[in-house]
Amino acid sequence: MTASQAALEAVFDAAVAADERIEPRDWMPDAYRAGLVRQIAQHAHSEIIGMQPEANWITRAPSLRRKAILMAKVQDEAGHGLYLYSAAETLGTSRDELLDKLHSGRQKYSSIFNYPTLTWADVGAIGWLVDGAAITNQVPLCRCSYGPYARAMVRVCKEESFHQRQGYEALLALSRGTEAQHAMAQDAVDRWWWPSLMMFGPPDDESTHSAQAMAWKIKRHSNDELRQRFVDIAAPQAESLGLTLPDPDLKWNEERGHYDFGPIDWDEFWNVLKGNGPCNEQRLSKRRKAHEDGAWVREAAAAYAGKHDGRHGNDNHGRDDAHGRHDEQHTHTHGEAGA
Ligand code: BYC
Repeated sequence: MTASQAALEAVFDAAVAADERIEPRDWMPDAYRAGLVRQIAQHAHSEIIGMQPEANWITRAPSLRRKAILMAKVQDEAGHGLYLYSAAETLGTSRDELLDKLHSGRQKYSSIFNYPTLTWADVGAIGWLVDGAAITNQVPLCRCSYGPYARAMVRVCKEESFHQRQGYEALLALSRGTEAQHAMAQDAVDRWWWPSLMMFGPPDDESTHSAQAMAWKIKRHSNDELRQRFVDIAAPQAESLGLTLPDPDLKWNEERGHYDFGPIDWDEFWNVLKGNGPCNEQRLSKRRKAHEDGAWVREAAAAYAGKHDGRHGNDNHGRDDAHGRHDEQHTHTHGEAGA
């Protein structure tokens, strides 16, 4: 390492230690940049793929009100994906490159979205448990050391809270409904509970990235800490819903001040990550098809932007100035959008 690199690294380390934000133009270690791109890309892909299981129920929502809410929620997930791809772009990685890695299976998305949505109650269970787990994981990311990711998370978390409440409310309606509706809600919770706990990632002693990510203040808590926090929140909520969680070992532990819970089937988790979950193939092939079907939209948008740029150049003799201003505005918009 050269002396000037060591000086840059010292400035970076001091900023992280002082809880200051690292911004796109700041010097950062290559591994910090690569680690962020990995996590943010995986997060963005999860948001986009996560639209599929819920969108499955838009046409069959039980009322106009439920349909409108679900459509808004699925659209929100698309928006989250876009903030996150923009955040990754500030690290010098294009959206095309990331999508290519998703479509070719070189980058991951959350294990949770490889499970099917079999009944309407699954929409409620996803809102309550999956969005609930997502909020638990993502609220601390609002304090992530990388500015654009942290700012994107503020808005994402506000919207996720609404999603979580809608899921809880939908499940409550079913739980208090007919016997068949109650049974449908219980069945959905039975299927989504364990995969929701797996969302937090492998146990701490098997987590490859946690130690470094926590040292750099990308992650603020370990996978197991967040998982425990989620169980502590969800267990009393299940009681209020009049539903049970499918874990005979779930029990309040007075001494620890936490709920104890049973063992997680990590073989299932790793198997889903390897591509062998119930819906891995379906999710990826649908995503690839959506991307191919959208090619004409991207081409039209690029042609329109090209035409717009050309007009700018022809109309304006000070082309360089105009471009300089354009770039500045562009950067500014990124900041405003929280990414
Ligand atoms: N699924 O070292 P570790 C949402 C991978 S919510 C798939 O602990 P890290 C949404 C991990 O990538 C879901 N893969 O990793 C909610 C690594 O493999 P690579 C998205 C997983 O990064 C509602 C290996 O296992 N949220 O979007 O320190 C509606 C070792 O793990 C999973 C986020 O992404 C998993 N569950 O910790 C719609 C939040 N867990 O990369 C949408 C941001 C681990 O070395 N992400 N792996 O090949 C994070 O907080 C962290 O990345 C994680 C994992 C906690 C997920």
